[in-house]
Amino acid sequence: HDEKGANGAIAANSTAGSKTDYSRWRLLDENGRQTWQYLETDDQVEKWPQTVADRYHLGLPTGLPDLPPAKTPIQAVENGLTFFKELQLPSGQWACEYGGPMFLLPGLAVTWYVTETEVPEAYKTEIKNYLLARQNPVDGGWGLHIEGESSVFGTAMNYTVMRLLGMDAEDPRMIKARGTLHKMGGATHAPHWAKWWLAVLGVAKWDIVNPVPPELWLLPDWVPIHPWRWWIHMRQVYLPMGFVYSKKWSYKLTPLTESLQKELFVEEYESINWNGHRNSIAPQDNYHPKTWILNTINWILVYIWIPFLRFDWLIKRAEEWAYQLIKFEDENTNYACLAPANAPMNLICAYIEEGPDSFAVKKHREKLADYLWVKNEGMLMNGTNGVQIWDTSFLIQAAVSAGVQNDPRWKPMLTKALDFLEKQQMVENPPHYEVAYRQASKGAWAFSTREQGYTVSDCTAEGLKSVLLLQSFSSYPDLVSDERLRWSADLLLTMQNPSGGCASYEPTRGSTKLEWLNAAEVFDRIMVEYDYPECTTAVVTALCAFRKQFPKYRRAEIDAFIERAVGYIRRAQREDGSWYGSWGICFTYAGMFALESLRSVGETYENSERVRRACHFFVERQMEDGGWGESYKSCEDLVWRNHERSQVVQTAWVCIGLMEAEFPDKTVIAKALKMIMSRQQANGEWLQEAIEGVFNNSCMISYPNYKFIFPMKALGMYARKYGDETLL
Ligand code: LAN
Repeated sequence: HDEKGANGAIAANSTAGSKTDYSRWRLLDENGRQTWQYLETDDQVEKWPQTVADRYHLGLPTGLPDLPPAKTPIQAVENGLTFFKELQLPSGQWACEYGGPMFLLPGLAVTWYVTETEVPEAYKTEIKNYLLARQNPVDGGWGLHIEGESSVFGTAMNYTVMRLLGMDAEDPRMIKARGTLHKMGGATHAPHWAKWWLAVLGVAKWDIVNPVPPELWLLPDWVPIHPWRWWIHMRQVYLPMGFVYSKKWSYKLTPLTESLQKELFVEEYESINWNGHRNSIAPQDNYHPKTWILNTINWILVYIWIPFLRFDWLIKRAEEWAYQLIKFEDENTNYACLAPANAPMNLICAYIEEGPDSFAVKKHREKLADYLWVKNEGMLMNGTNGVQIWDTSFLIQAAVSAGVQNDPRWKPMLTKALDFLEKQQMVENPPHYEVAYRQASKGAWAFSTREQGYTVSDCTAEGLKSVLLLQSFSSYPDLVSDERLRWSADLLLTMQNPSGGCASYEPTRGSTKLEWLNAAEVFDRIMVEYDYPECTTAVVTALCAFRKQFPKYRRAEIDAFIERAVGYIRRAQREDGSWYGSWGICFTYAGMFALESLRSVGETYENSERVRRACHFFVERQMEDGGWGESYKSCEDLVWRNHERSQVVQTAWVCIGLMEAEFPDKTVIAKALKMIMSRQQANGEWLQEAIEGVFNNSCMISYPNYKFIFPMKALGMYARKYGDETLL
């Protein structure tokens, strides 16, 4: 089948150009910190053999044997675990690719260039290979994410990456990309972030960048638009962006950037009206058009504030405080930073402020490697410094759902996973805590690692649930003490919004009206935290599990929390029975969670009209082959969009939801699971299908481990509920 976005690289592209020697790549796992190493000497290669996991991720043959074909769900789980066990890393976690967004590598490549960072040849080669493999075969452009249509953001920026890493402008693939870029209006029609990056690179003039005044950080905290109230990702990007914007810092002109000044624009470079193009934006990029309010504010900033009222003392204070906050972020995360959007920006700030040889610049350069990933198509940038804690928690839950935790084949693997979660739990608040506007983290789990250190509501909840689950069996050691489990529950109790729902990193701090100031154009729902059925459910189910084990601890508060949270879930349901998903695609993902929440307070198909409506929403959409398939367009359009083909991950989500709901007709579920089993390979693995995850409605992101975890969970649940009967 011809799915773009699945693992299959575009053959014509990926065979061209040079390649590194794939037998030299190794994934290094240092207590969960994961980096790819390219071994230059034969001696190193000999001393450090490639593992099955290395080979799997690199797309090399793993040599894993064919297994006896599974006839029952538990046999399929066992085959799956036999394969997946081989991918566990020494620290106990399952690293994997976390690509999808196509706007991250450009930030990194520009940063390397303007900070004159030495980049290993192997990196350069494989980044180019990746971008060639992901170039749109029809028009030669790139999109916002790997499955998206070409946009100015994707095309202008990834074209720039190719050039910065040594690609020839006259290569036919570059000519094609340039043609597409020019057809869309050229880089003058790029969104705000791209304009900012091109100004830093010295390829665009700062006048084309809508204002990012760092003085907003000087406002008193009570002001409703103060950045501390914004969603953490927006404020942590706005911070370094504002610092550099204020300095109007650009890299010196080089022959290469001078050439880019000609290549990226349609107009003659000298004749471009920079200020006049501040608001130019191609339709492909304009997912969230700027409001007239924001346009008015920008007008005032450009024509009144900046020329007449932005006094030197104010600029100085704003820049100093912004840089202080940047330092806090660096020190809180040991220079890993929140995400690959702000990490390169913070490096540029440190470079400007502290100089090329400073400690901060050195640390940043090192830590950027944590974001890079190598696969068959080349090297890409992950959406975070990994998925370590999140996927490890889910794998534990899947194994326990199947009831295999005491099987000697899986117990060592699960004990190691438990040990990993123990080591990754945060036991303190961030070093710079309230002063840096951070949420507490004592007792929390992050999405990736403890070092990154950002509390996430559902990551904490899934971590807590997994530890409680395994430690409830006498065959597992009590690695996480009762006290630390209580810290975790304490923390979760602080994460609820007045609505009853839970957001992602913090309770919501600002009004949704702040979305009127969303300047990014390419994303929606980014300015503040929102309530999410996914995050809320994770916390509800974690607190239920906690309450079972600690029935007396803060009982009244926990009961009230759950009641209010489920109230939010009920209100968030749409007329047609569905829930919109914000972090997985899309209604299949959120529906699974919401049904779990309802189940936790005893609402099932039999006694709840609401649950029946949700089940029918799914049953009506079951495909001929028994599966479900939802396109990423659901996320963009906010209504269900069918995928051409059923997807194992989404099918598993729906099955889990239906089983939580006690849906009475088991044949519907059996048919779906048969489809999932039929897609399992002889060695126990499932193959990559369409992209699974999303953020900010418009950008998709891959969760490759989901194709193992959720099918195994669904199969396991089925066997425990209906018996391990033959399903063929
Ligand atoms: C993630 C990844 C995990 C995800 C879940 C835990 C699944 C979710 O339930 C809560 C939100 C969270 C933690 C999340 C938030 C936004 C992230 C960090 C990402 C989708 C991964 C990449 C994305 C980040 C914003 C990418 C950088 C881009 C910007 C627009 C700043």
